[in-house]
Amino acid sequence: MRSRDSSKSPRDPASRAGEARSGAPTGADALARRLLAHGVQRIFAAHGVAMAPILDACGAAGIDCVLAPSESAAGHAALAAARLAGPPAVVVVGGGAGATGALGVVASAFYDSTPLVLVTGQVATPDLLARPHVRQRAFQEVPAPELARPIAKACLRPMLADAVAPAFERAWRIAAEGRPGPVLLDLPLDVQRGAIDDDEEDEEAKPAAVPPVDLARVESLADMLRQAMRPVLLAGQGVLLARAGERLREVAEAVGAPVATTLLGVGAIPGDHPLHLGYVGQTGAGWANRALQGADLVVAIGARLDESQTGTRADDFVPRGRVVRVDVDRHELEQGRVHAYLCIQSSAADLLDALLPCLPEASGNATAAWLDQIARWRRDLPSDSRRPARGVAPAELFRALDGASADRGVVVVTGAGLHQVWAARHLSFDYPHRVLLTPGGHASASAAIPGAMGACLARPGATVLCVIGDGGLARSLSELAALAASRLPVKVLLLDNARLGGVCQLEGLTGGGDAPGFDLLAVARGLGLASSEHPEGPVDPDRLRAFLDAPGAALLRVPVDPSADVSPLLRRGQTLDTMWPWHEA
Ligand SMILES: Cc1ncc(C[n+]2csc(CCOP(=O)(O)OP(=O)(O)O)c2C)c(N)n1
Ligand SMILES: [Mg+2]
Repeated sequence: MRSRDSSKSPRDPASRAGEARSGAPTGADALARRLLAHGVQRIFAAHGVAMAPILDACGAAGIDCVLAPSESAAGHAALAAARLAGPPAVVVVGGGAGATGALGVVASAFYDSTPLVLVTGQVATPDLLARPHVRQRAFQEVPAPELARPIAKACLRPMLADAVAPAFERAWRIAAEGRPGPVLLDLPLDVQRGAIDDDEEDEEAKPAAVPPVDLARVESLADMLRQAMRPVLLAGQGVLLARAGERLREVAEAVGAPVATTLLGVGAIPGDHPLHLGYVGQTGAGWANRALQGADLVVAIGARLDESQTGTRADDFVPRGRVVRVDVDRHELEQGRVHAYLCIQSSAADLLDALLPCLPEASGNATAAWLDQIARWRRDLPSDSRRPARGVAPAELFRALDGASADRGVVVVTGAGLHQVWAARHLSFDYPHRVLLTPGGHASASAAIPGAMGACLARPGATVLCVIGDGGLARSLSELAALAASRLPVKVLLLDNARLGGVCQLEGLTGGGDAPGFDLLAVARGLGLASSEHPEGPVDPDRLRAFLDAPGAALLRVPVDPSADVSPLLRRGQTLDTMWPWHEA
C-alpha cells in the first residue's frame, strides 16, 4: 500500500483534449474540492477502469491517494481508519469488476455501522440509458448502485458534472448521520470529465434534524435504575461511535451497575474498571452472560441484540427482568428480536447526558450483593483455562501481551475466527486509547492486514497489532506483500493452529477445516517481512516485547494446538446461562 505519485501522472488526457472546456474545472475537480472542504486529506483507492479523472483531480488538489493491491484491501484499510478517526472513509475504485470487488466492503460498513463513501467509476451516460434485455454495451459496465442498494444507506449517480458536488454532499451527510454506514457514489466517465459551472457556490449539506430525546422516558429509565437490585448496562458499538464512554462510566458508578459490552462495543469501559464485566454473547464471557440472564434490568445502549449477542433463544433473554433499549436507529427498536419494556430513540451520548442529572451522585450499596454474586461467577467460570497439550496457550499469550503493551496506546485489528475471540477475551481495552477493531456482522476473514495498515496511517503513534489466523493470512497474501513493501510498522501476530478453527468450532463443522497447506512463515520471509517464531510451551514475555518494539513491520508465528477451542461457547438452542461446556475439565 503506497501513496500515488501524482507528479508522474499527466492530467486525464480526455480532459486535456478538450472534452471539457480548456482549463475549466470538471466534475472530478468538484469532487476533489468537496473532499478538501470536509478536511479529507487522504483517500484509499485501487486502480481500475473509468476512474482516472478522479485520481488525477484528487492528486492535483494535494489529496494523498493511498493505492492498495485490491478493492477489498483499499476498503478495509479505509474502514479501519474511519473507525479510529470518525469522519467517513472515502474509497475510489474502478467500474465493473472494480465495483463488484468492493461490495464486501460495503457490506462490512453496513453491518458494522462504519461511515463510508465509496466512489465507483462508471461507463459514460449514453451507454447507461435504458435498453431492456441488452446485457452490456460498454466494457466493464455493471449496475453498481443496483447491486449495492440492499447493503447501503444510499446509492447515488449524478448524471451531470454540475450534479457531482451536491451528490457528494448528500453522500457525505447520509454516511455520517444517525447510524453511520456506506453510501455508494457512482460517477459516469463523462460526468467526471464534464465541465462544471464554476460560479456556483457549493453548499454543505446539513445533517437531518435528530428528534430530541424523550425526557419522560429518560425519567422512567432513571427510576428503574434507582430501584434495580440486579442491573446490567450493556454497551454496544453505539457508545464508541458517540464517544460516550466517559458518560457511561459516570452513569454506571452513580447506580453501581456493572457494564457488559458487545463484541464491537469492547473498550466502552476500561478493561480494568471494577464494574467492567467483559463482552457477552455467543463467544462472550460465561459470567457476563450469566449476569445478563440473572439481571432484573438490562439497559442495552447502541447494541442491536442480534443472535450473536443474545443467543438463538430470544424469548428467553433476561427471563427475570426488564430490557430497556436505547438506539439511534428506530428500525432496530421497532423490529427488535427481543421484547423490550421501554425503547428510547437516541444516540448514546444524548441519552447519557440526559440521564446523568436524574441519578444520585454516588451509588449506595443496593447492588453490592449482585456485584459479589458476579465476582463469584467470574472466579468459578473462567474462560479458556484448560492448557492445550501442545503449542502456546492462547489465553496466556494474550494476557502476557497485555502486560507487555500496558504502557502504550494500542490498536488491535483481528481477522475472524478463534484467534479473534481469544484476543477480545484476554486483552484489555479502553477506547480510544486501547482499541479493538474486529469484524462483526459480516466477519470478513481477509480484512485484518489491510485494516491494520489503515489503522497505522490513521494513528501513526500507536502500536498496531494485527492478530490473524493461518486461514485468514492465506487469504491475504497480496495484502501481506503490500505491507512488506510499505514498511508500515504493523506487528502481525499469526496464531497458527493449522486449521480454520472458527469454521470448525463455531460452525460445528467436522472435517474440511484444514490448514492452508503451505509454509506461511517462508512466504512472509520471502516477501521481505522480518519474521520469527515463538517456541512451543510457556509464553516468553521478552520475546513478545522484542516483537512489539521491533522497528517497522514484523511477523511472529505462534504455534497453537489444533485442538485448542474457545471455551465456554454458546451453542444454538442454549440460553446465556447454560453455555457449553459449563464447567471446564
Ligand atoms: C472472506 C471470508 N471468507 C470466509 C469466511 C468464513 N470463515 C470464518 S472464520 C474463517 C477462517 C478461520 O481460520 P483462521 O484464520 O485460521 O482462524 P482460526 O479460527 O483458526 O483462529 C473463515 C474462512 C469469512 N469469515 N470471511
Ligand atoms: Mg487457524
